Amino acid sequence: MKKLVTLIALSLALSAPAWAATKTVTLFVPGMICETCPITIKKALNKVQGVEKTEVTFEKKEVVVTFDDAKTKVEALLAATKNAGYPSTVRK
Ligand SMILES: [Cu+2]
Repeated sequence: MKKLVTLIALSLALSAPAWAATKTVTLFVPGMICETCPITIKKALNKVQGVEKTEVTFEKKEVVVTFDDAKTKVEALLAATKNAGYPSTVRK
């Protein structure tokens, strides 16, 4: 019985709530001027709870962020890059 309860608890913990949606946003980071900038930006974004993936394209000064919108929102991502010294805007 105890095993079953543990199993149920585990499967609940692993499955995301129904209202959570994975979203992707492209941020434009004009302050990205050398090849180490993306590392700092990536680190800052990955610290934000709910961020699942960050992909930096240095040539375009862009960061594509995949995040769980139940845990974070775009404003928090913008704040994270800004706090790391790289103000960013949402690229449409
Ligand atoms: Cu740099």
